[in-house]
Amino acid sequence: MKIYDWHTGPYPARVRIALAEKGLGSCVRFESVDLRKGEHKTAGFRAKNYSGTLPVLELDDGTFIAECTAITEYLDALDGTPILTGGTPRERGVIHMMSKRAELELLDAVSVYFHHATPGLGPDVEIYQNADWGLRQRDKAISGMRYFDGVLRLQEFVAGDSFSMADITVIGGLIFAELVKLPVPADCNALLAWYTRMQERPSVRNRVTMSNVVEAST
Ligand code: GTS
Repeated sequence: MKIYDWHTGPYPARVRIALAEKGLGSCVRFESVDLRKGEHKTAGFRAKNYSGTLPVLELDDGTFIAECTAITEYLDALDGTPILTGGTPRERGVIHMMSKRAELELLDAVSVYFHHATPGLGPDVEIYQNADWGLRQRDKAISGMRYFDGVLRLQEFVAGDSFSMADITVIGGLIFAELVKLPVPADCNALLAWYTRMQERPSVRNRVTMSNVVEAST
């Protein structure tokens, strides 16, 4: 398997964390796509992923799977023992709902803020910006942080009592928020305590160096 990624990117981080949680790190090669040079917007890359985003998983049979949720589903199902996307219909439903909510209310909102209300990836890549829209999405992301703080006051993990893809999506949101210097409000104690715990997980702690190890050995 090959993954097109950007080693410090918040969305690629989601797949790197999933790979490590599944013990699949040594099964993939990483190919770096330079976002700041706009390599993800070329016709060649769009033939792999029409949306022109990272990460993209390429299977050995040439199939391309884009979208972190879809990639995580694939990786989690490979060994027949899903640990990230739920085992029962109820678990699967709740995990998908919370992961999508983490995209809508936090991660994607931070991303829109970055691309519209900051220099983003630079003038050559950010050909349309709407600062007002970006600032609204920044406020939405802060509200999302407060929402997940409320969730984590009541339960240990984002989708219930065990670690799942939904936690990974919120982690992606907070990684992106850190990159764009959008701090979690100081009174979000439960979210901050959960994030400290999450950063202690080896899959989260070692996510950036993971590719270096793999690249060096392939
Ligand atoms: N919905 C997609 C997913 O879940 O995979 C979003 C992917 C996405 O936005 N990826 C970022 C990207 O390609 C990568 S990173 O910013 O996290 O490094 N951004 C570039 C762009 O121009 O949108």
